[in-house]
Amino acid sequence: MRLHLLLCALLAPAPLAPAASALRNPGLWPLPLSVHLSPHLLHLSPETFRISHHPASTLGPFCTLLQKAFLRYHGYIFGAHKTRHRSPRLNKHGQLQQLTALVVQDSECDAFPSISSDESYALNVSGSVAVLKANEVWGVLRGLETFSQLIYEDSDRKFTINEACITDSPRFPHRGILIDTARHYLPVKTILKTLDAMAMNKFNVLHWHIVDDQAFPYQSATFPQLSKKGSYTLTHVYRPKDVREVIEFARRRGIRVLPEFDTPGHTQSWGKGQKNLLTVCDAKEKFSTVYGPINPALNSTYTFLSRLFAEISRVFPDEFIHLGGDEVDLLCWKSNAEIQKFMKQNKRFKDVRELESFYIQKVLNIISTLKKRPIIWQEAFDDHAKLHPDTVVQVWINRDYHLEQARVTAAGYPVLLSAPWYLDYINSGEDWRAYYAVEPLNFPGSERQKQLVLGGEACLWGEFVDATNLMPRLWPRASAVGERLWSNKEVSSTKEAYNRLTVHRCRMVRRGIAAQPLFTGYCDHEYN
Ligand code: CP6
Repeated sequence: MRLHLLLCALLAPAPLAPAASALRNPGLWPLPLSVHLSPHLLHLSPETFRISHHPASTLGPFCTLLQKAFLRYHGYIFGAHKTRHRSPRLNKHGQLQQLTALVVQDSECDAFPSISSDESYALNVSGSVAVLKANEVWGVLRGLETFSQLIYEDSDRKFTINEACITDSPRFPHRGILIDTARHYLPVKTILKTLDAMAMNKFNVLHWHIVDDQAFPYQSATFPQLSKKGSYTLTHVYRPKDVREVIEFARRRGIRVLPEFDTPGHTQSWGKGQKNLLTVCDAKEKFSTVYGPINPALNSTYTFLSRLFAEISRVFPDEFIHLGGDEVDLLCWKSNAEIQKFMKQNKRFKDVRELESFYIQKVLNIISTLKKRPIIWQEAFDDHAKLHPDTVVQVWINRDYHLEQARVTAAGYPVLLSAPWYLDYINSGEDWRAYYAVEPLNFPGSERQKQLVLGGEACLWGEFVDATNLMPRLWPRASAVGERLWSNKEVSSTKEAYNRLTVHRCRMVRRGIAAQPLFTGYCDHEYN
């Protein structure tokens, strides 16, 4: 930290800048922790500018993750995918020739990001060589994004950057986007595009709500019938190689893939490929069979779940698995004679809510045997399940969500916030303002309780979303959540945010992300 401050102090003193080189808003998003911009300008040549490893870095050219990131950002900066006009000649003096990335700690290049990844970095732009310093590769990825955001084309079409000194690290370690591939199938290409846009906004978790009532697109090696019978069609599936591709693409961007297999509710599609899994609800008129949640009274249920989650924990490298647990139809359980019998035999069950807790605890036990950490939706906590102490509770019900945060953290559980960030709902043309105004620690509780807030997620449920409208619905609306979870609490002026976000949104558009406009205006590079 001290060294970073020293670097900042060494920034070339600002010359009396002519009006043309006055500080312009580079649209940094999310805003870094500390930003010093000098009015002194440097230019970059698309033909000769290089991003490379610092000689003192613990990681070198063998690190594919960084090599690919260097190329990707070179492309973003100079617009590689566009046919470019001839760039103006630059003289050597005042030219930024290189960015070198310095990884300080012994860091693994082939590892997966985790909740405890170090994403901090320091960036110094002055003279002819800029230095990006980070403890781990993850900080380099975040710093590359920031560096690329500093560069703009001036009125002579010269690529330009202000001398700058930036130090940065995130406020919360879990900054997620939920996508739902059960209500509508999302092509792998769309998921990858989403990961690209997430990296531009420094998100680091893709919460993949992969299956639900409507469809089971996850192709399981252990239970192939699940997707054979439960997917919309046999092409609307994620094969093992698709899943691997998503995970690796995400890893290259410092993004974790958090799979959700929501049970015991939201499982209608599971029943098509797995007999005797779902509860038969005993309706008054028995014209057709009505199925409810997974049957908690059968041993076969837990054998099945053990084998399925064993596979899932091998396929998804993340430390966490999301177990769902939301919106369980307890009345169906109540209506079923066998379940009633089971509850009577086990005297400990006073009501079906206790049966729900029993089920959740069984699944939590399975997960802990598999050495994974569970995340659950808030109902599993509300219904008094005895949760393992490292269980993370995700708060999604909008009503009194502050109080729910207080209750969950008072009980000692880590918490994720989603309630104010349901992006599938459109309230106005400017929903981002409300998302932005949320303060995740604004609930009654002690300092210790506040420390249990791991972050949050913007949820894009899929009922009304498929590949046609996913990108514009998500961006730049999710960007507001991204800044709330990355930047300091004090970064809260919507007026100031608007000015940066309009620039950031046009930058996403220039990079091929179909981000919708915030308000009237234009972009220098329109979407095409
Ligand atoms: N699907 C699943 C959903 C929702 C949840 N779980 C949901 C419920 C209410 C709203 C939005 C989404 N569509 N599986 C709840 C976590 Cl308002």
